[in-house]
Amino acid sequence: MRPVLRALLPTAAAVLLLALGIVWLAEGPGATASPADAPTPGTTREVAIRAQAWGFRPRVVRVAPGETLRLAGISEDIQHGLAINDLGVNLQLRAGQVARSPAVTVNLPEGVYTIQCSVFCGLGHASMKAKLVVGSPRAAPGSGAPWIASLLGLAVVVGVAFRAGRPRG
Ligand SMILES: [Cu+2]
Repeated sequence: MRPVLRALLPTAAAVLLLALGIVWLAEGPGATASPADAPTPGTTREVAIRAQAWGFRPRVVRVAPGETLRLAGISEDIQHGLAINDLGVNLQLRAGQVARSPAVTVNLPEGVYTIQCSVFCGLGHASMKAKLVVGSPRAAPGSGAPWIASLLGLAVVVGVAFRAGRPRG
């Protein structure tokens, strides 16, 4: 094996692991609230959402169509808001205090809706969002693009580094 390639391998492996780790954090099991495929009629499920500058946990809240929810929001730092316009919910979140919404029934078509911060909280406010997934909508076309793009980017970087290390002839 060429020395340059040998030197690059650990770096490439580390970058790949890091990328996988980031994707896992973003899409992994801890990032999604428990899915509810069959809501029990007459019950209200409380969904806890934590806010911090500038994001929500979980980042994806899965609900079944027709399910009745109560949102319980809490901020871990400064004041934030928790708004789901499609459900008519808008909570003010204060640090360390749980704010609960009235019970809301999800009478929305299957799809992906936006959960957003509704109280200006600084630089990242506009991008402080999470997703409410109702039912099991089909993946939007192109949703695999970030994955493919990052793998291609990695391949290009490794390729360029490999070529740069070759003796010129
Ligand atoms: Cu905000």
